[in-house]
Amino acid sequence: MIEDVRSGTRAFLTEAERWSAQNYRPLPVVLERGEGVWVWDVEGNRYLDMLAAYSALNQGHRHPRIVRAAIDQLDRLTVTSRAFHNDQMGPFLHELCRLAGFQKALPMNTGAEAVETALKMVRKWGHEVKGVPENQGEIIVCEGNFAGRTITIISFSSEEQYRAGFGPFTPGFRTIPYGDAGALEEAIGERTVGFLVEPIQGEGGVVVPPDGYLREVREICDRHRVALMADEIQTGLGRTGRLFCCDWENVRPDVLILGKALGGGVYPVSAVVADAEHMDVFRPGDHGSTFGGNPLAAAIGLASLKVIVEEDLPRRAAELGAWFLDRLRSVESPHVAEVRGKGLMIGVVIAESSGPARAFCEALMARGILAKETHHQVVRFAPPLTIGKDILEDALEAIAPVLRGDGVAFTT
Ligand code: IF1
Repeated sequence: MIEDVRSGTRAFLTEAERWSAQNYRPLPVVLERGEGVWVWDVEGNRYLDMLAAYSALNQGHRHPRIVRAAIDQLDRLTVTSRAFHNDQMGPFLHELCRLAGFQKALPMNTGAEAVETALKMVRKWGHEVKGVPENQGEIIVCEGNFAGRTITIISFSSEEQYRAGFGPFTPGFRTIPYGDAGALEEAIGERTVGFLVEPIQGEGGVVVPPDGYLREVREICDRHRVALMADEIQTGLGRTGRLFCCDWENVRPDVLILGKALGGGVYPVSAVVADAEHMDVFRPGDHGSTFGGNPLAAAIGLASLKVIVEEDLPRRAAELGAWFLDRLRSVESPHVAEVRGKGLMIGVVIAESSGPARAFCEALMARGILAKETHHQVVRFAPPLTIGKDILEDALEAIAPVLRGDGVAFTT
C-alpha cells in the first residue's frame, strides 16, 4: 500500500516513521486540512472522515462556532493553572452539570485522566463514605474494556498487548464479562466500591450490550451501594443518538466520565461529573492538573456543548444512524458477519475467513473514505454527527462495493 502513494505523501511518511515512536500504524494518508466532515491530504485528495478522531469530532472539523470561541479566548487568556480562578471554568461546568443533571464537575484534559479521576474518587468515597477499610476498595470492570493507556488503566485491560511488558500493575480490580448483569451481582463483595462500564464498548469492537443491561446494572449497584461509573468518553455527547448513551435506558450513573467531543475537535477537554456525595471526597490538594479547567479549554468546552445541543446532534445521530445501519445491513456480502451499533457509532464485523478489517479500510481509503478498524475484524463507521444524509448516501455507494470485496487486497 505504502508503495502506491505519490512522493509528497511519501516524504511525510518517511519523516514521521524516522522521527516518531512506532506506537501506531496509521493508514498512509497525510492530512493537511479539514472542514466539517471532509479532510484533505497533502496531494489535494479529499476524503470523508468516518472516524472523526474516535468521536472527538462529533461537531465536525473546525466547527465555526467552536473555532470562534477558541480564537476569542486565545486573544484574552489561555492558561492560568488552578492556583487562581478564571472567568470561563464556572460557566462551562455550570452548563455541563445542567445538561447532565448532576451537582458538580471536575475538569481534566484527556479521557484517561478523567477515568483516573473517577477511579480515585470512587475509591476514596468507598473508604470514607461507604466504610470499606482503607486500601481495600475493589472496582469491578468488564472484559474488553478500553479506558485509556495509563498504568492503572491498563492494569485492568483484558487486551494482552496493552499490558505486555508494562507491569507491575495496580491492584484492586476485578473483571467480569460485558453485558452480563448477573455476573456483576455475583462479583460484588463487601469491599466493592465501584463498577466501571462503557454503555457500548468502542475499542472492544462496537459491542452493544443486551437491552436492559444498564437498567439492571443500575438496580444492582443501588442495592449494594456500589458507585456506577459510566465511561461515556466515546458514547457520550450525542454519538449514539442520545445526549448520553445511558439515556437510552433512562439510567443515571453515579459518576459520568466525558472527554473527546467535549473539546469539539479543537482541544483536549475531559471531565468527571457527579453529585456531591461522591465529588466532595476531593478536598484541596487531593487531586488536580496543571491544565484541567484552563480558560481556553473551558471556553472551547462550553462552545462544544452549545453546538451539540443547539444543532440537535443527538437527534441527527439517532435518525441518520438508524437509517445508515439499515442500509449497511442490506449490503449482501460473504465478507460481512454482522453490522451493529447505535446512532452513528457503527461497526461492520468482517468474517474471519475474509481476513483482517484493515484491508477493507485501505480499500475504503482508495475510494475517499477514511475509517479505522478496531479489534482486527471490525470496520468502524462514526462520522461527525453534522453529516448530511446526501453525503452518507454517496458514501454508501463507495462502501457497499468495498464490503463486497471490490479493491480489497485479501491476504487469506
Ligand atoms: C488511542 C480505540 C477509540 C475511550 C474510552 C477512555 C478513553 C478512550 C471509552 C481514553 C479512548 C481511544 C484512544 C485512542 C484510540 C481510541 C479508541 F481505537 F482504542 F478504540 F476511541 F475507539 N474511554 N479511546 O474510547 O481517552 O486518554 O485517549 O483521551 O489511540 O489510544 P484518551
